[in-house]
Amino acid sequence: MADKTIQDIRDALMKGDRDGVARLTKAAMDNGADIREILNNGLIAAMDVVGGKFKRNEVFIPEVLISAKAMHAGMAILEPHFLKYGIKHIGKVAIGTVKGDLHDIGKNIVSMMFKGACIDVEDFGIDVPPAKFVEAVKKGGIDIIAMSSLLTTSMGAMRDTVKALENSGLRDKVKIIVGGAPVTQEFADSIGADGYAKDAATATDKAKELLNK
Ligand code: B1M
Repeated sequence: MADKTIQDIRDALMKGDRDGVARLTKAAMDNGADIREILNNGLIAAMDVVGGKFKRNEVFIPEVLISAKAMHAGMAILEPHFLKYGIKHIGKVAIGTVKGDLHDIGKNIVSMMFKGACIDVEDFGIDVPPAKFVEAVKKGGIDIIAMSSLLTTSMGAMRDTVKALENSGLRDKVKIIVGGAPVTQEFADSIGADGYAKDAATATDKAKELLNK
């Protein structure tokens, strides 16, 4: 019975059925299913499948976005119970689209996929100046800075952010991942980022790798 419910949650998430995921997740909790089972074998497993399909070009951005929203709905039901069941976030990411850039669709997908992988996310939104990232690292608790850029003209703000962290003596306190359509591995290397990802699924894998998870 529990296995069937978990399978139903996976199917609903892969179909992007937000209400279905919320309803089934709640039903599974009400029926006493193990929260880790719902999370790992239900929501995360299904999102991994969607991420894999996206990498292989079997599904596209709209499907990923819809599934990510369904994932969100399931996570919202589970989240209040996390502490009680001893489920911890595997790390914390501060994410934002860099200064001068207002594109946020891709960044939001990355953000949602991070959350789906049990990574705590502080989302600074768009047009984020280097100082905002520096301030967050200074405050503490941030493992990874994740920067998105969609404009060739805003990519320089990624370099400025890395420099600002270096100048504040904080560079070794945090890992940095960059991405977005014009960004490349070569660019990431040239500014001294720790990682580059071409899409949201790869960004999630990269973040987990940098967190040693
Ligand atoms: Co703009 N825009 N836009 N735009 N826009 C592009 C990016 C552009 C390629 C269009 C074109 O000319 N063909 C071009 C950039 C050219 C360049 O510099 N290389 C462009 C331009 C020039 C502009 C303006 C300057 C236009 C103008 O005003 N003259 C202006 C700039 C405003 C500003 O930012 N200061 C502008 C404005 C806008 C809108 C506001 C109208 C709107 C944005 C709405 C929004 O985001 N809320 C918009 C849109 C929608 C686009 C296009 C059409 C679509 C972008 C998008 O959302 N793609 C885009 C053309 C195109 O791509 N076809 C274009 C879908 C999204 C899911 O993909 O963001 O690439 P993407 O994210 C992917 C990956 O890149 C990656 O994962 C995501 C999911 O897999 N990824 C990461 C993203 N961030 C990551 C971070 C990571 C890792 C992976 O680690 C941290």
